[in-house]
Amino acid sequence: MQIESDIMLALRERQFYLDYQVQWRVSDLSAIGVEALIRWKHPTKGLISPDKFIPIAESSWLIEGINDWVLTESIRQLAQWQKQGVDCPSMSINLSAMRFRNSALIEQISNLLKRYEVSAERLCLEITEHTFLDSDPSLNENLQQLRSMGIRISIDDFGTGYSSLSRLRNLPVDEIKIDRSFVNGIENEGDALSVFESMLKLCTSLSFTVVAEGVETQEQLNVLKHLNCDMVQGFYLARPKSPELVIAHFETNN
Ligand code: G
Ligand code: G
Ligand code: MN
Ligand code: NA
Repeated sequence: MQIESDIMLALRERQFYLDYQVQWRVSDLSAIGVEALIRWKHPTKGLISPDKFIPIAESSWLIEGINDWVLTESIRQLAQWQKQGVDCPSMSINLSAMRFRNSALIEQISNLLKRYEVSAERLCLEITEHTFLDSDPSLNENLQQLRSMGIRISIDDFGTGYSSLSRLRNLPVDEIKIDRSFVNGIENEGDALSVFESMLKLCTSLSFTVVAEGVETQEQLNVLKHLNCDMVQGFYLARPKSPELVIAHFETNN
């Protein structure tokens, strides 16, 4: 297929880049990290959304090349910020679920952290909920090992998959990102609010850090503050931005 050979070429010719979206602590609205989001600037087709090419890449070995590139580039960026004196406490990286099934990921990440002199505590790996479905012992083992290194694990798009509640209790993860479809409408004091509130309560009672995704208005933010949600991310506070622009939100010490 055309797009597959295009992805191969894109990796070789450096057509991918990362934008970064700030994650905020709700209580004082301080910037506490970023999520790295891949972008593809195609030479003739212009910007292509990851929604379009990630699923295609995931159906072949091409996703491995993309994962490798995203991991290296995001950790390299953390190191560069460190050198510039920019304190970005956390970098969240989206990785395909199958990557977590192979223990090679652990060595790959520890090598990158060593090479770039970045501390594991700054990394958070996001895994989407629907790809988390089948309980695979090697997946759980690998997640545990990553956590023992100090890396945090986050469940992305939570609520859109089929995690059973009992499963949730035993997940080796630190953080849950409630999908933006559940944030939509919480300002209207209807069912949307009740559903969101129950999800938040459940996650909090299981001691997960909770991130509300896709916050687009001040009214939604007010509700999340009232509910004591831990963290937020969304266009209302900041869109994904280039590394040069995003650092304005973080403290610089030099
Ligand atoms: O940034 P945007 O909202 O366009 O992202 C669309 C989708 O692509 C989201 O589901 C997001 O998780 C996914 N995505 C963005 N960046 C990456 C990445 O670096 N790796 C993977 N596997 N998925 C990504
Ligand atoms: O699946 P994941 O959570 O990784 O998807 C991240 C995607 O969500 C990014 O492509 C980003 O552009 C998008 N996004 C981030 N904030 C908002 C928002 O407030 N509203 C909408 N509609 N999309 C958002
Ligand atoms: Mn994500
Ligand atoms: Na998400």
